[in-house]
Parts: sequence; C-alpha cells; structure tokens
Amino acid sequence: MTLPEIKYTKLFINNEFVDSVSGKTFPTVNPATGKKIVDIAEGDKADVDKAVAAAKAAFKIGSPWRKLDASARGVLLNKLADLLERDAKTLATLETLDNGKPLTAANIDILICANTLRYYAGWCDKIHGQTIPADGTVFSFTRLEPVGIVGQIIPWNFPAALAIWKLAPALATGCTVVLKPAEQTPLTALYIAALVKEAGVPEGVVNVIPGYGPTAGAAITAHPDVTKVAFTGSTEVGRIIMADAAKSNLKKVSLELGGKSPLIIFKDADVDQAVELAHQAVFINQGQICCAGSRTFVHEDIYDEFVKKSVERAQKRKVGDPFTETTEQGPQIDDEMFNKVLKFIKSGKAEGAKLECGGERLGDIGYFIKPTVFSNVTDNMTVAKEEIFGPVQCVLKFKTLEEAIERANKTSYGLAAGIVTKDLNTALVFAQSVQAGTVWVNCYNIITPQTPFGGYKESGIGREMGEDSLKEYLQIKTVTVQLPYKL
Ligand code: TXE
Repeated sequence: MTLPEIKYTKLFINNEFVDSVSGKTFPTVNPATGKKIVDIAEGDKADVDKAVAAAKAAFKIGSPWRKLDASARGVLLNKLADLLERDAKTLATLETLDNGKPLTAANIDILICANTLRYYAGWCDKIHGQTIPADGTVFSFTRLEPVGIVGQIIPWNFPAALAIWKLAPALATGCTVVLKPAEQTPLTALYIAALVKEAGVPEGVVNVIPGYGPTAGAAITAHPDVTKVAFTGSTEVGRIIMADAAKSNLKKVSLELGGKSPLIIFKDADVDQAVELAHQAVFINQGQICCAGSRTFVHEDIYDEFVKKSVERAQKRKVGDPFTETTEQGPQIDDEMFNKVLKFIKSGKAEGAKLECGGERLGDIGYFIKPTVFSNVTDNMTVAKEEIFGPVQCVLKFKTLEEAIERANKTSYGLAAGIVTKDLNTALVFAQSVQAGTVWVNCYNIITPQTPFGGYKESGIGREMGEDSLKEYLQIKTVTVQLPYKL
C-alpha cells in the first residue's frame, strides 16, 4: 500500500500554512507501529492569538464573509463536500495512518463528512427568525445572528468527522472558526483546511491550530474574543472548559463528553442478531466511541447463551493491520489509552468479573488489545461505572424491565442507550424512561446528519447534527419598531 505524501504539517491561519511563533513542533505517531509519522507545527497561545485575530477580522462588519449571500455559503459548503469526495481516498488513508482505525471505517467517516456538509449547505439560506405579535403599538421580529468567533476543540477518535460536525454548522450560520485538532491526530484537519481554501472560503474564516490541550486548547477557551467554544472529549476536560469559559468572557459552551451507555437485550430478542448488534455497539472504532454500548444488560433467561455466543464472536474479531481490508479492529490511539484500557481490564479481574476472553495486548508492536469480554459484571464494579474507551464488553444480568431501567439510569452519564426486543411496549417504555440523549431500538450507533446528538446529565450540553446544532452557533436578536398607530 502506497501512503500519500503528507503535504500539510503547519498551522493554518488566514488561508496560509505557517510555522508556529515558537518554531516548536511535535510528533504525530502511527498507533499501529508506535513510530513517528511526521513532525507537526505546535501551536500555543501566541498562535491562537494570531488565529483569533484572523477570525475576528473575517467576521468584521463589511467583511467578504459577512457580505456573502447566505445561499452562497451553501454553495461553498457543497463545494467543500465535492472536494472531500474527490480526495476521499487520501483523507481516509491519512486518517487510518494517524488514528489506526481500519481503512474501511475511515472511508465511511469521510463519506459522513461529505454528507454532513451537504446537509448543512441546505440550511444556509433557511435560517430565519419570526415576526411576533408583541403587546403595544409595535412591530417586533427576531433575527438569528451568528454567535461570532468560535473555538472548536476536537478529539482523536473521529478526527475528520468530528471536525466537520463542528465546522459545517458554524459555517452554515456565518461564524468564523479557530479549530484545534487533537494532538494525536492532526493530519486530516490540516488537509481539510487546504480544501477549505480551495473551495473559496475567504481568508480567516477557518483557522486550524494543532497543539496540546493545556496550551493551545486552553488559550482558545480563555480567549476574550472567542464568543463560543464547542468541545468533544473527556468529561474531566469538559469541566475545565466550562470553568475557563466562565472565568474569561462567559463565552457560550457546548460539550459532547463521555458515556457509559446501557444496551438492554430482552428475552424475546433473536439471540444471534442481538449478539452481533451488541458486539458492534461496543467494539466499533476499537471501543473508542463516546456512545459505545459499554454496559450490555442481558435478560437472565438468555444470559448464558448470549455470553457464550458473544465470546465466540469476539474471538473471531479480526484485529491487525488497519490497511488490510478484512481488519475489523486496529490499535488503540496511543500508549496512554492502551495502558488505561489494560488497567481497567486488570480492575475487572480484581473486582470479581469473569474474564471470558481477551484481556491482554496482541503482539508486541503498536497498541493492539485483544477483544475482551467480561461476564458476571455487577453495577458496583469499576468496569461497569467508568468509561473504558476500549475493546471491552461488560455483560450484566437483569430480570425485569423496571430493574433494567433503574440500573441503566444509575450513572452520571446520559449519552445514549439501546434496547433489543420484539415488544413495542417494552421498547417505548424504555425509550421514555431512560435518561439519554439518544435511544436506539433494535439498532445501535446510527447517527445521521439529520438527527440531533448529545448528552443528558454529565455527558454534555447542547446538541450536534440536525437543526439543533445550528442553535449552538446562533444568537437571537429581537428588533422592536414603534408604529404610529394600531389598525
Ligand atoms: O481526552 P481529552 P483524552 C474520553 C475517553 C478517554 C478520555 C481521555 O474516556 O479515555 O476522554 O481522553 C483537548 N483545555 N474521551 O485525554 O484530554 C485535547 O488536546 C482545552 C471521550 O484524549 O478530553 C483534545 O483536543 N482543551 C471522547 C481534546 O481536548 C483541552 C473523545 C480531547 O482530549 C484541554 C475522546 C484543556 N485544558 C476522549 N485538555 C468523546 N466524547 O467522544 C485537553 N484538551
């Protein structure tokens, strides 16, 4: 397999690739080998200041971006989608190299990017306020205006897709952006930056600053000219971002954080189908997905059969070179996450869960972990409470729907939930009672550009995708006009 040339390794400010002010760089690593791919310019506060100044100038009254017709923004977003599709192979290859996800999965991620851009392209000239029958001799209407200069902080698990989830609604609403990709995975965001320029987006509208969280990320969050920050990542950093936003200029915040999502398998489920669904729910993307069905609750009547078949399925999962077409699972993102997952596995064993398969690293190169299944997991165990973010399935047993709902909700998270049953009443009672931003019935991990995604409780604030994501990038202005008389 020939790898693409890596063209973009510098900061992207004002539609130009530039070195960092400090001249510093950091390595980005291939998680399949543990070896450096390339050095990337390391952004810091000084670079964030430059990028924010560019985004501020691009948002100024009378700027080319401000004067562009809304429909023309839609044309630009569609053009960007075209360019992503044109370069889909290159983008997917870069994603696999940098992140370790199978190329087959990276191909889908890039397709999702293009679809998301097209969805938001359609919104550009359909964002409007209301006329309001206000009290008095007045005429009132609202305008939905862009919130302004937006900071976007992206994690490493879906580097391209999550960048586009944030960029597309921001551009559709007319905002300008300073985006920081995760330090583990800067390659696709920088490539997308080049496509943004090629699409004809005016300078300063999109700026990309690779760098670390506590430096570049914190500088974005604390910046007094940034009026909104959108973040996807850990709940721990989400708290820091909210605090920094409050301490600086009370910028708006949207957060998409961790999860410990329950997937309930009822006794009337087709066991074979349920096993496959539950397997994909947790193992997809090496288990590194915020909405992973990481607590598999199985009805006691089918528990033993389900565990046996889940173990067989996990043992068949093809782990290895992410560039091989049949590979289902690549490496974990880096040594830190790799060690974190192995530590969780150790705690599962120590706290009395039954290790059915896996539980250790695979090979001695890269950050591969064998697909792991624990049975006899109980609610109080660490593996049942904390987000593992790795290829580890925890199977718990339940008796009644009421019990399943109560236990499903016994978590500070609330990102997603799923249920497998043939009974519509069971599915609907569960869907109404579970505290989660998304509920999947007889399916899992289905996220589309049209449907809002986000968390209840400590899984986050705000929604991405769908019409709701636009609201995160808009503010409402009420205009009231005195009339001479009432008719
Ligand atoms: O996330 P971080 P990490 C969860 C998952 C994982 C854990 C830790 O459980 O095990 O988080 O992963 C930037 N100010 N998720 O450490 O640190 C950072 O540079 C501003 C869930 O990788 O939250 C990166 O760009 N920014 C998740 C981004 O935040 C800061 C996806 C995410 O990194 C910062 C990833 C700071 N002080 C991990 N510190 C999901 N919801 O999908 C870090 N960052």
